[in-house]
Amino acid sequence: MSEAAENRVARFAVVTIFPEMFAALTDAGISRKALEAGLWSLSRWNPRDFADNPWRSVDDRPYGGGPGMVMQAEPLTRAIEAGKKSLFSAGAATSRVIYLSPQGRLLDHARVMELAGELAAGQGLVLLCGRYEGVDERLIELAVDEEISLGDFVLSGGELAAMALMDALIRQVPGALGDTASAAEDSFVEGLLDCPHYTRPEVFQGRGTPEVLLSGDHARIRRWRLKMSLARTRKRRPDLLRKRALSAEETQLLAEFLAEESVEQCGEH
Ligand code: 9D3
Repeated sequence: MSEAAENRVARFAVVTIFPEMFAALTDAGISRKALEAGLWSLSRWNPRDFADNPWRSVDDRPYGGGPGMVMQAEPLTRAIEAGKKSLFSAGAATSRVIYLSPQGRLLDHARVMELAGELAAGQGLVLLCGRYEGVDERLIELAVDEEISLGDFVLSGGELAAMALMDALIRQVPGALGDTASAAEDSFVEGLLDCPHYTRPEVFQGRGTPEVLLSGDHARIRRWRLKMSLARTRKRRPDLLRKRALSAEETQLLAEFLAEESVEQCGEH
């Protein structure tokens, strides 16, 4: 197999005391299909398997006191090294260690696209999932390249964050979305919230479907959807609009909407 073809796949190694959680990705949906198609690979490394005590414990009390436990550097280091080796065995050219952590940089679409590019170029990812209060700082200094957070809310550990990141990356592997133009359509309204969607029945609990969507006039439908996207984004995520330049058409559609101020139509409650 050629180098380029080989490197279109995404290679992951996760370090976690709950490896079974990753069945959410391997056993369902788009990610399962993509795994079956050989578009990504995953190896799971349990720090408990690298513990040097009969109880397989990998945490201890924090120096300085305080609540909770801290994950120890030694078993994590060994698990990360095993994860790296597995990535190289799977054909990775390089590797990068990402620690999912509340102290990390906020994940966004731009970072997902950068990481997707690096994965496609053969850089395998080791995803380190913390539990308890976190991991020994020296492990972060010595073995972690980057810390990533999903947002300012508290999860019980890094696993769900790692899976969210993996899901976002797997979607970007060419072929992972199957047939349709979902990815291309995404970029058409990139930086805007999605428009409202409707499907059968035409009337549900007395609420109809916007007539434009039943009109068959595709140019009008496209403009309506773009208008709704703009209106919603302005209402719900004005920060996104400030980051994004509007085309002449978009400016006009948003002005039309504001003139109409048909609040219900953009899905306000
Ligand atoms: C309640 C515990 N907190 C003490 C002040 C600190 C804390 C430690 C460990 C909070 C969360 C966690 C576990 N979280 C993650 O591992 C995590 C996470 C998150 O909680 N929110 C958003 N993104 C991420 S990425 C990893």
